[in-house]
Amino acid sequence: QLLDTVLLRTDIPELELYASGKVRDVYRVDNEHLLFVATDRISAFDYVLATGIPNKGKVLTQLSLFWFDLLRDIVPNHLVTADVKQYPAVLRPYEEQLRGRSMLVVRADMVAIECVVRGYISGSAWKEYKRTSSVCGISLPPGLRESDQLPEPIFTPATKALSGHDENISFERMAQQAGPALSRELRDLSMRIYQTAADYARQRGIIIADTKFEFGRTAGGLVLADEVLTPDSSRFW
Ligand code: Q0Q
Repeated sequence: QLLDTVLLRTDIPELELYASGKVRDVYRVDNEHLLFVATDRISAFDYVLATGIPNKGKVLTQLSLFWFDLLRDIVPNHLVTADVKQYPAVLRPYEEQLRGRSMLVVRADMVAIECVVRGYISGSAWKEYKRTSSVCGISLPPGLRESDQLPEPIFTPATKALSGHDENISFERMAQQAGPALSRELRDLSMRIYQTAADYARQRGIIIADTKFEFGRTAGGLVLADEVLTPDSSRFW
């Protein structure tokens, strides 16, 4: 019974595929709206595994929806609705495929910087720290061990590499690329979002070691977009 709930690929011929990742597909609904779908695909070390995990996409989507709501007083987001009954008529035939694992979102002009906040040092930051005793140009105390908690959370932006991993950059380099004012705003927002989420999780026995936010610009201003504080965008310990 569980097997037939695994959705490995979406197929909505009426809509143009706008973006596709290892786990998620984004379709163009109209000039101002996109459909954001989380499949049950799973990737490990950037390799998409042959099998999927039943309903994994639903869990990812519900996590993003939870955090969008908890964070609504800190930052607006790109969500229009996740209720398939509210979706445009063209999507009516796909209700079952989309229920619980999709979001209708406003199209935004995405900022081409991954806004990463780290409360603990691991992954690419650990590698960089071992080499340079710093991360993204931020000096860190000596003697840290992998996965240690940092004295305080740090903002470690990255640029999207077309292939392979993102490249960690300094805040100064981000400011050159995205502009100083926007960069400061994104850093401040990212730090506040992380602190709120990390505190909430910590009270419930869960560490959010680090996380990656993506922001977009709309006529109404900056919005938090993409997925938010899921195990695909964050390290939960
Ligand atoms: C947008 N992505 C991410 C992605 C591959 C997601 C485009 N509201 C938006 C969003 C969002 N979210 C995007 N573009 C315009 N407006 C997000 C990186 C890439 C699969 C899923 N790509």
